[in-house]
Amino acid sequence: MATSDHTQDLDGEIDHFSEYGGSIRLRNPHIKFMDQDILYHLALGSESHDLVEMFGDVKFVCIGGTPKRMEEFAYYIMREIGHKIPTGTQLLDISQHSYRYSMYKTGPVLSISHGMGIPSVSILLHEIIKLMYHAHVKDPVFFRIGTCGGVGVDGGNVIITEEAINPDLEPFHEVSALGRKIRRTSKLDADLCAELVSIATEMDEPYTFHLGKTMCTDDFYEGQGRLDGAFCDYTEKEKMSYIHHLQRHGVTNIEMESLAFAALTHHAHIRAAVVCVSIVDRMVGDQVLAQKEVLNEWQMRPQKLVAQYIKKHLGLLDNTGTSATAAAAAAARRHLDLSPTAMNCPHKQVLIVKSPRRMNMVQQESQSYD
Ligand code: R2B
Repeated sequence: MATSDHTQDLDGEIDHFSEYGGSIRLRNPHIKFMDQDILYHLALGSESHDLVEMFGDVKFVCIGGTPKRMEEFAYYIMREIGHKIPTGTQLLDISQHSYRYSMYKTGPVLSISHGMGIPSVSILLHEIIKLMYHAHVKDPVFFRIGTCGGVGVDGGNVIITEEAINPDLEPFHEVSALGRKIRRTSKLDADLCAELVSIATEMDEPYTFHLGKTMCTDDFYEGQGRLDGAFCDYTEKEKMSYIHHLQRHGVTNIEMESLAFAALTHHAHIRAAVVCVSIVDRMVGDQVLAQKEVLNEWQMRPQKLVAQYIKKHLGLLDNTGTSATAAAAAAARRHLDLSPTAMNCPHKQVLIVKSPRRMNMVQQESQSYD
């Protein structure tokens, strides 16, 4: 099969489709001719929901593996940025009717689960990128906050990805379309990465931050050279020699989503970064042995770094990098959308329906193929 890097080829052509200066480039000429666009796995639609009203103020899109972690992140970031919802209400899982992904909105921050692996994260990204386009969102910043195996990095320490690479150690993501391979560069935003490193340097935490290459695989066991899967055709010596080879190549961690995440966001001209916590040092072992409570605390660590970035960009940090006082935070919150719509119960705030009939259809369709 022929392999081509379409990134270059499409650059000029695509400009026609960038209608909202500075907003998302969809790079798909077909979408604007569609009667409606059903974001099937999110249980949302361009004609059933008022996506501009619901999501037009989004500035940060944070995605991570599990629904639980991303719900926790939504509540955590809500506290951190001082976003208020009325007493007695709770955040709504906007995509609950899809039974695929969970999505929460806290002011300008979206928190979404992406499941495991490239197929899952790539379906989500197609739909989230289209969601940003339909909602006319300008310059959103995307983060993947997740877990990974460290390569010479102990459990509990945090790794910021400098470059996402495939198992051939190349910064390319390949997808098959019409029997042809499309190869896209997996490139994260260098300035964003540098800013995260600088914020991390200012943080006073009992763990370390690392910057390095992240190898992304399609499998957790053999694909990552583990000895503890149901099958294994190599020796421990061969495994260790491979892990050392990765380390010599600058690989600091291994996970299963960064390649597609970097490639698709880059292709859509979206600034993006990956921050993961190591849950096991693969130089030392394969099994994740840390206790649940410890793992839960570790999973907060990438969230803390990203929360610092978000607070900084919302003007919620004083110049020492610490959270502003309550009064200053209240003043800074005035930059957020405190319009009556945004301050309403989130149940009302997020489900702004254009067509109840179409919305029912979208929700039912999402459910019926569960
Ligand atoms: C990290 O953790 C998951 C596998 O356990 C996978 O989603 C990943 O990248």
